[in-house]
Amino acid sequence: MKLRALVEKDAPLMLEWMHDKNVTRYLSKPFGSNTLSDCINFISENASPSADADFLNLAIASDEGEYMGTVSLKNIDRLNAYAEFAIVVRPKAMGKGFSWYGMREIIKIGFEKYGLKHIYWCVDVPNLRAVSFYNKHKFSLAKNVPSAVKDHYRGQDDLLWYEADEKDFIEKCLFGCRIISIRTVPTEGKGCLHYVESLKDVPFDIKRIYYITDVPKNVERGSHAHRTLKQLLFCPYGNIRIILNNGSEETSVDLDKPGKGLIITSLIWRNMIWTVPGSVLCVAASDYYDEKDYIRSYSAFRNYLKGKQ
Ligand code: T46
Repeated sequence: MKLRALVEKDAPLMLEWMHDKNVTRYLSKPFGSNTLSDCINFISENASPSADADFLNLAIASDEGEYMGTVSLKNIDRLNAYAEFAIVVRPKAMGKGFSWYGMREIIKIGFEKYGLKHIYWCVDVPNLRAVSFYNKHKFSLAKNVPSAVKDHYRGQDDLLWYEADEKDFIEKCLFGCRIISIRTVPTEGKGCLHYVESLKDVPFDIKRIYYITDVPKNVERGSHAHRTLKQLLFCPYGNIRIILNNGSEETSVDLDKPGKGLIITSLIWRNMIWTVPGSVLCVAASDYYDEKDYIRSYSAFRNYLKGKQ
């Protein structure tokens, strides 16, 4: 699964759900009269939004690139750090994890790239399928929806409002792992100094530091999980993509600035991709090196998780 820009060849598949009453029944806008050229226009207007655009519409796609639905951040308010979320998937994609994947990834973009703190959305109370989806993923009902957001739904009663709060959601998306800000001390005209302290910034005692250098571009390392080890990963120079997998779902975090750290808990399968050559991966670990703590086969990892249940 992936998120990607909308492309023209998505138009017929977009039209397919627009003309399916089972999909559109609870949507706030009527789509039934839309035509193929409406879809093509929507795609061309949304394919590459400007840096200050107040919307982001992306395709949820299969690994092969087939369009499965659209996921959106709407009315992005950078000043007040909030936006609205919307999603629609084709019937073919329902019940296969595409909705959860698309939702997770776009909300993560909202928090990480747009600096949002809250993302809101609403569903019609009778839309039981959506309500049970959000309940299953343990979203809380929104307590204080800004009136500017509610105004977009004026005249619609019977709405349940949900909210994704940055801290809770990032943890939920990252399978209990966590992004931390590494303390940064700027020195006028002389760069920055970054530091972390054991048991203060990092939730474990640091027993080992190691770092990985000289990795060519696009090389992938990792492919293992740890039984008990916890680690802080950070990239003081370059950009390294960390792919996390909890045995059934996958997500990624870009370590793209020196002040960003990722705490990986135990029992998470990880891969690291060097997207910029020369990038340096630094790791602070909760224990000494012990090869017996590694699980280096994905099927053994899944079996280990099953045994733990
Ligand atoms: C991890 C990711 C982020 C040692 O001798 N001492 C050490 O402290 C470490 C970490 C590794 N090694 C040996 C074990 C292997 O023979 O160095 C060799 C390369 O290790 P590995 O293939 O596990 O490297 P990566 O980059 O795949 O994974 C490393 C860490 O091993 C792992 O704990 O989470 O970085």
